[in-house]
Amino acid sequence: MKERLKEIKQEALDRIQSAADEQSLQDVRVYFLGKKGQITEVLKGMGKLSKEERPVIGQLANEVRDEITEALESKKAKLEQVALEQQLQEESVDVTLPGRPVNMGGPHLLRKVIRDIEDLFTSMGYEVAEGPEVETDFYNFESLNLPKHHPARDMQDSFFITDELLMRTQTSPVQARTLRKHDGQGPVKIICPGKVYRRDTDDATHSHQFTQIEGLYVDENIRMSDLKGTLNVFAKHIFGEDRSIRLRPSFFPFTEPSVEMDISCKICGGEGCSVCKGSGWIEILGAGMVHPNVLEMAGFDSEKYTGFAFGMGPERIAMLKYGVEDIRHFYTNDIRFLKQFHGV
Ligand code: 2NL
Repeated sequence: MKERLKEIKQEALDRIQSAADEQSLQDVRVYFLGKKGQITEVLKGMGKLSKEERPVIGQLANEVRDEITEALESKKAKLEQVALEQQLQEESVDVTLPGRPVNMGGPHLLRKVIRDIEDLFTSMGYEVAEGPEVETDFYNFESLNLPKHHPARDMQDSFFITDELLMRTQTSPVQARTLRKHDGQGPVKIICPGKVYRRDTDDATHSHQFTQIEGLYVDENIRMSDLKGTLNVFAKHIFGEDRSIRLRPSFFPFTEPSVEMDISCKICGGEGCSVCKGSGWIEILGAGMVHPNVLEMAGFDSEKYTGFAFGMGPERIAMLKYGVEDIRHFYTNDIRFLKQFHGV
């Protein structure tokens, strides 16, 4: 029986050694240590042994059982360790892989142009003023020297909401409101960017909704030369130091005298080309000396105060500067268009 127990032990240790997974270990345990296992089989024959032999064999059987149990335990721990390492290997994350790209947005071209213009004028001491897009007839027209039935109202076909309320057709009402708040005390030095609305049929150069930036500087002794100097700085800052400006006489109801400002054409250098329509000059904005009626209606003494004002369309500025051929590109939000101007 001693021999048999030694054989059992050796066979069990060999099979434990070569077991490849937990299931085979379990099979080994049942085969050797189970109720009908090899050790039990041996112990069944104990009855035939002598009194002296019995405890010796019993002790040996216990030792063999303990050794097998211990071998099973340590092999099980080893298998678990291997399984864990394999799992860690399979599920490992490569933290050095590049991340998924994030779609970065950027300011809209129109926004950028407006901001550039704002930055220039605030650097010259102007403040940015804003006001309502739904305006009264008084601020949009009358306070700007455009009484009811004035023929110049026809230039700005409007979206009326009631007889007295409309979508503003220009940002000038913001300037009229700001003037009024100053109670006849200068200086007033502001620029007014914002959306304006006109009843128009949309095409490559017209939109029923677009943006404007107007500027206003009212104080004692403000002269036409101040206007010209300011516009010259503006034109060179936005379009390049190599550009020159010219002023042509024009008409606006709210300014007298009124001018239109052109910049020299960069494409042809003044020779005449398709962009400047052969003239060598490109129209950029309208301006003038604030009409005394506008100053008086806003509570300013037009004998003491004078001022200049100007107005421009950022869409037009952006189209000329960046070669955009259709105003509708600003509003159709085609990402292929918008992306071209990221980082300009
Ligand atoms: C243009 C011309 C202009 C003004 C806007 C203005 C405002 C006040 C008083 C006097 Cl409160 N003038 N604004 C003056 C001249 C021209 O805009 O062609 N804009 C796109």
